[in-house]
Amino acid sequence: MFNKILIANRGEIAVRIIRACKEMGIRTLAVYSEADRDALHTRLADGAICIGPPKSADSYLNIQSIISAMEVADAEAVHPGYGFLAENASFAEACEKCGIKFIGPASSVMRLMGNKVGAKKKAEELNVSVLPWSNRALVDEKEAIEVSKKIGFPVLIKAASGGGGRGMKLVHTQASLGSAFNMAKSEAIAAFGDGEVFIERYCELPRHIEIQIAADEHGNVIHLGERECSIQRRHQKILEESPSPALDPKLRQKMGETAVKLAKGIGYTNVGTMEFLLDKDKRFYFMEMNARVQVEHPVTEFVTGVDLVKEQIKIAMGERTALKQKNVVMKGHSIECRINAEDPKTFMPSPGKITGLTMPGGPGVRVDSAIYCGSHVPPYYDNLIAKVIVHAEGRMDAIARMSRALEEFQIVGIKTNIPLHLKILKDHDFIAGKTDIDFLSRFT
Ligand code: MV4
Repeated sequence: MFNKILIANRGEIAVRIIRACKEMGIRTLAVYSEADRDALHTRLADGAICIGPPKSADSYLNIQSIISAMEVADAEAVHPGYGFLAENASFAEACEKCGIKFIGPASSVMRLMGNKVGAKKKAEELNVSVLPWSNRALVDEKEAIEVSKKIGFPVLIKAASGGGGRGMKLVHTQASLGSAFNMAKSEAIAAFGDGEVFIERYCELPRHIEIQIAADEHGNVIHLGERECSIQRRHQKILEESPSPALDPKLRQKMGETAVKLAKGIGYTNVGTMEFLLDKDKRFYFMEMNARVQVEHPVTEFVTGVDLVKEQIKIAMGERTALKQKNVVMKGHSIECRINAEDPKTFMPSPGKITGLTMPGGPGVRVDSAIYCGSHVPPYYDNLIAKVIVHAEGRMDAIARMSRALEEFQIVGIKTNIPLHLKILKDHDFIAGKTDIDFLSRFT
């Protein structure tokens, strides 16, 4: 049993984790930057330690300050949330070395899946389908040409250390392959300090479907169905739902079993997500793994009734999971809208003071947020300020419920993307469930 958990994050996810800990009788320690003295996570935790100046690199990403805070306040476990240090294998490893329980997978597993070449190789070894690719990191332009001829254009050049769409280059013809290869390589060095790149066949207009899994430290691995995450802009998801309008029970089972097989094969523990692309012919391909709790986890919580954050903590405490695959039943339909502090037309960030606030409520509505009337949205961090999640019997009911909830939501002082969400919810293709990863670029 943990006595005290340090939450190495801020915003809505820090608040979400604090709430789970409180209900479990675990004390909470917040860390905060100088910009977050009055933040909700700082106020709600049982204790709080300032870890540095506003910039993330000086505070929420400062491994040494966070480990010192753990030692000063005698916390035995750390929950990284998402973003910041959540998928930093060196942080997980530093925790392991200091005898601190990192609430997530082992650092070695995180490191394996963090390299996309290693992850794809492992998936192939386990007979999990992936898109045709170079089978290893590319050595030079010549090899890029040979591989592309074999798998056929268009191809994508991806960075091994990338992920979440960072450092990808789409190439349509052999003529542009050489320069794209060199650009991808130098961009990967600049962004990740690692120039390893590989080539993959480009999949046109796919859906982004991800499978939630949970794995305890005793070999029990289950899946909790899928999330449809196709509605995104520049790799930032905007609206997610579960179940996906594109899956039937048979395909769900097949994708779920694939995700479980992969998790077991790599020795994954804690909760995690396997990302797949689903093509027009309903073939699915493994893309990458997210070794953390995700922003969109509440839609899975709504349809399965499982508290994923409590599950993470219980797994990290070494408990055997009480979840059994046959007991995981998806009920109803859930949608999440990410509310960002931004101009709904230009997508420019809109930080500032919230001078008026009315939160939505009523049946089947959940709001995960760290804003309050009078709070400040600092300019230094991600501009996600709230998540509105609804649950209803069917998809149409969920759409109606979300529109109703967003119309109730009043935020004064800053701009938000609520108008964009209301527009999406009225869109005929969206209502028909016809979404793919280019939905939003056609839309706006
Ligand atoms: C792709 C792809 C098409 N073909 N790979 C972007 C995030 C990363 N997980 C993988 N990504 C993609 N990989 C092949 N071979 C299209 C994307 C992609 C994408 C994927 C999921 C959600 C949104 C996306 C937006 C643009 C591109």
